[in-house]
Amino acid sequence: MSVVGFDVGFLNCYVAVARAGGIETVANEYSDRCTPACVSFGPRNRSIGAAAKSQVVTNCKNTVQGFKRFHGRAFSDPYIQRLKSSLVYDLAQMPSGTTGIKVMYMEEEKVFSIEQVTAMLLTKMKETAEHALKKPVADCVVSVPCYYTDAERRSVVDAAQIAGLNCLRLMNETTAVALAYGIYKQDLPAPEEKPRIVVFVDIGHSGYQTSVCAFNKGKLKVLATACDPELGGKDFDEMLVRHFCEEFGKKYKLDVKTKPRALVRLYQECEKLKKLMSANSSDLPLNIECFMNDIDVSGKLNRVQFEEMCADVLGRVEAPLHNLMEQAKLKKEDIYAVEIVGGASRIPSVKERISRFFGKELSTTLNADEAVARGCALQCAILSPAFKVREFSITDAVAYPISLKWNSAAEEGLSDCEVFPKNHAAPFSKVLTFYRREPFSLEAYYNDPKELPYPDPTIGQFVIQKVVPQASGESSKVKVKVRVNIHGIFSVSSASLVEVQKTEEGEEPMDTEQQATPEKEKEEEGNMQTDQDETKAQGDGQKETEEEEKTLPENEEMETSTEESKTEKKSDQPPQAKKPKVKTKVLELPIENSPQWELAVDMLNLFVENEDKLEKERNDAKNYVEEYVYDMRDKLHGRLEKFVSEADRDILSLQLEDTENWLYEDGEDQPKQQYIDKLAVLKKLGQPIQERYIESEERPRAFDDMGKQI
Ligand code: ATP
Ligand code: K
Ligand code: MG
Repeated sequence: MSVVGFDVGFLNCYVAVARAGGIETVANEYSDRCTPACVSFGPRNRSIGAAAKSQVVTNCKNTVQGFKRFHGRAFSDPYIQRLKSSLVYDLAQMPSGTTGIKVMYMEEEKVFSIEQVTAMLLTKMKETAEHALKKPVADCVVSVPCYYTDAERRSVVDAAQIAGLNCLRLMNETTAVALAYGIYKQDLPAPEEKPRIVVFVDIGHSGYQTSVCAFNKGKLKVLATACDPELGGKDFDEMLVRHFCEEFGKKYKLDVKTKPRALVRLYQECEKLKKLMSANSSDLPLNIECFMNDIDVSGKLNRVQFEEMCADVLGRVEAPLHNLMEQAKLKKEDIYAVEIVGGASRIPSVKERISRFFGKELSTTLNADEAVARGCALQCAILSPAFKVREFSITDAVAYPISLKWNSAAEEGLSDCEVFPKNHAAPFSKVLTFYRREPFSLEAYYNDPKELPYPDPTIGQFVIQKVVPQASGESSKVKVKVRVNIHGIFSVSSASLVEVQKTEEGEEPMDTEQQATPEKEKEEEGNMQTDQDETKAQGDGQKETEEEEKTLPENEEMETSTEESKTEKKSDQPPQAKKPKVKTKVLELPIENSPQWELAVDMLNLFVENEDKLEKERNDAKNYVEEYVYDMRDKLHGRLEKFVSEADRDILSLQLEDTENWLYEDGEDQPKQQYIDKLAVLKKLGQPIQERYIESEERPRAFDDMGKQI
């Protein structure tokens, strides 16, 4: 059991673990708690994180960053096509139609799926966690933006699987922040009191997310979320880059856009300048030596000018806040605090606008960079049976309204029904009842395309198989359970057919069969929240009933679980006369599930088998050589000294030194066999020395043992 939270940012990633009774953000091998979301492919190896970022300029075409936005996207998506032209690396279409990344790797052109690339990054983060915990890591919670759709979420779950992780939950970034805020608060209102309402704002490099949550002792409920997936630090960088491209064009007659390498450097320098500007309102310089065509360039800028050129970007800060308050039907006075996190929340004019909107000082009680990872680790601790943590229930909200449509015999055409309205509690299950004689299919889709970041609102197709009429020839009652699961992913989780069997006395059957669901769900999720949800979905929720009745067609085709509970209530009435006994049998039905952009299972396995295993073996082989060099060097002048002639020692010493140098130069990235061969050469000299030492160590001990025997 490991308790780990991963914040997979667009630019910056963080790893938090539960250790020594607390949650800790842990550092990578460079003693840095931030790992850049960057993967670089070279002629002999690939590097990930900081090592990859250092190649952004030198190997720009094969160094991949900003790939978080490719998850769950068709290659043909106009959004991807637009991005493609602005990237220094290349994109390609995967056989499934999704987006892949085209690079030169090991001197071959390769196309990696976005899931593979994110898996590489996750593998690195997994290693960081393993190093900190000193044990293998599998169980974890991974963050995603709260505006991620089904396809994006499924893609991240696949990536985690490729990395050999067991993702217990995909957690919305703002919800992770809310958990990190709430779980330690001792003064939250009691469960029956009016909740404390807190707004959370996360502005990262790519996206702007806001949520409003209600807190009571031991629980949090997300009331609403509102986002601008295209507003973040990168948009400010973009404005600066545009400005300096223009300025350098005039001043030095340089067309920066034609040189990817120069452009990448300019982006780096502009990001630095932007950060400096947050703390400094005076003129600040931007200098780049040998920028293009051997020309050094320089410019300067101050905060007022910066804010002027970013006016349009800044103008987009308020809209999601309006939207949020409107959805939650809250007034500004209802808000107890506004907590901000994310790197770009440090930009003074961004802060000002948010603060002005709410008419209140912003709170920065959380670590702006680490809160997401910490929240994920906390959630992992809550989900882990091996870890004791304060009881805290988390109810998240559905980001986009989800509908089902199906062919309706009664209505002669397509029927549809909104099953999860926006901001509906999640995770959550509902049971729908259909009357059918044959297999039928349901299509799940997002019913508000305006809100959606893609052109295609389809979630997936679900065929309920093996449906047959009753023995009497009538339609069968088919119960279909639909669910937004713990990852925020929609599914048709089960279907069953109620077979009414002939009663012994040959009486007319009556419809009084049992609910066929909750037990199994409990096992599946092991989550208290879900159990509560179940009761609500199937029983007492009066509000639910009203909502459902409005959207459902008034025909025999379909009812909801809530209607069904009414039927049950009717039969609960005191028996007037002896009712005939009815026997029913519930048959589980198979469901054929074809979600949008599914990664084939064998593809998943292939990726796990090949990519990460090979890379790990290569790294291990290199590490053995490195370890041997350091170990032998010490020992040659230590306990092995007596067992080697001076001449041999000098030869081996020299070999060790050469190997060490080689490791830092050509040997930095070689195929696995090269390391194995190197080690063999060293051992040829080293092994006999070690053997002589072991022999001498064992001899006296053997005598001792014999002595005892006598
Ligand atoms: P996302 O949340 O969109 O996936 P991320 O989590 O990788 O992205 P963060 O690490 O929260 O993003 O923020 C990175 C952004 O914050 C970058 O654009 C960075 O330049 C910006 N940033 C960091 N510090 C400052 C600062 N002091 N002033 C201005 N901007 C800053
Ligand atoms: K981050
Ligand atoms: Mg972030």
